[in-house]
Amino acid sequence: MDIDPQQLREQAIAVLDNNWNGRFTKPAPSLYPHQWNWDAGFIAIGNAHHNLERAMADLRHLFSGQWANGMLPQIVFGDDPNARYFPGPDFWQGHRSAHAPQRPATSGISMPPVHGFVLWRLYELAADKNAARAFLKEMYPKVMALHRYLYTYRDPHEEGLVYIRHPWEGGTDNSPIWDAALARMAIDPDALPPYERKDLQNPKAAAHRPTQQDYDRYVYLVDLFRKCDYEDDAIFKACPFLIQDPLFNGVLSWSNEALIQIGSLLGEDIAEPLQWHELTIWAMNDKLWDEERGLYNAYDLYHDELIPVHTSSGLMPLCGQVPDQEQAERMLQVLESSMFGGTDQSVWLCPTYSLLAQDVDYQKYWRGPVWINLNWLLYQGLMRYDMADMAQRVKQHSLELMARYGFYEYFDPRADAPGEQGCGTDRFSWSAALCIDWLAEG
Ligand code: 2M8
Repeated sequence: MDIDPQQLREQAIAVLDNNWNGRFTKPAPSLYPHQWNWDAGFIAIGNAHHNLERAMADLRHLFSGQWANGMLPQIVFGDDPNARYFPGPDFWQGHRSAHAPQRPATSGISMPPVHGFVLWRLYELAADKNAARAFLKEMYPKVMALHRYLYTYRDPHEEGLVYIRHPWEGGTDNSPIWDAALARMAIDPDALPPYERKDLQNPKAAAHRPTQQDYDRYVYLVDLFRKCDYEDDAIFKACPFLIQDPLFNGVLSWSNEALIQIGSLLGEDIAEPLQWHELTIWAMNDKLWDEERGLYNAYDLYHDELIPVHTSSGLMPLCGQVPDQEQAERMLQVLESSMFGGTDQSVWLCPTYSLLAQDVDYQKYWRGPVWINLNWLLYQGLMRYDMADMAQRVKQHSLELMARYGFYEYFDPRADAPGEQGCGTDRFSWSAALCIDWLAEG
């Protein structure tokens, strides 16, 4: 299909403009009416091409919700009275924490730390390097505080691997990676605080959203965190969901690297990020790398066992240049295999879950569909290893999906799928933003 880059770019910019509410960019017009953590990072990369001020404003707004202990929340709530989202600030009860800011209201968990590499990208793209440098100077201590929080409170064995304590922290909400840990959580649904989902009101997304059993567990965990007043040590002792995720730690590695670059540029002492960087890369290769399967596993710290499922999260450490060249070549083979369909004409790259898995679901959220942000991370990773052919394939598929079907939240990976290929909400900000970034490369 011939893509009209100029037209696609204009459409993408219109999506971002439409989702900008004057203070931050929403991930989508109605399904996600507040500001989300890693969304803000991807959105800033898109805006940086034509509106650096907006990119900076979004990140400033996000970090206005940073907690005093460095934790950067998954959601920073806006104050639109018509916003319909569960769980809102009343459910999170962030005020129970001694660390949460008075305002804005926030959730009490975090998300993959993309901000380091996002900042570096903003600097690279900026025409006015002085303004961009000043912004780096403003943001560097905040991102350092976030990473310090992660290494202090989320790496209990000081091994260089950070754990997440809720599927929402991973960003891949209902990924098969979490299934076993969630299934083993014995919860009494009658003892849960009452709640009403709002996500099911979106008719197109409802069929693909996480199940009620999933939501019961999401809510159980939030309730547990509230009861612990969001104290990290107490949560670590009580929480049955503690997972070291390769996507989260791969992104962390890339951002560590960016902090080294930013710190060097600003003349800071970079000993701390250097140490994080080396340790995390070493630990990922030592503990999470799976030579036989050719990708990185997640590790369940609570049950003390590897989680060997074939999701594309296991390929994401490429973006942080975690594997060496030989490992990366193994990963490429996996991507090319029928698992992810890399050379198959009937597959849109890259499915989030192995197409050979018994329970792959082509339209169910993070259990099979193509997501543009993961494609973008994969593309960046492949480029770092000079795997330009496959990288271009991932890029081309992503652009074509968006040109054909619109800026959807996720896409059915089967090129010959019956019905609609664009899934979830339309006019999804990070799809539009990363499209702009790709188009700028030509
Ligand atoms: C999705 O997650 C939120 C909870 O954080 C939800 O389902 O309500 C995920 O796709 C997540 O990665 C994303 O950041 C968020 C907003 O786009 O939506």
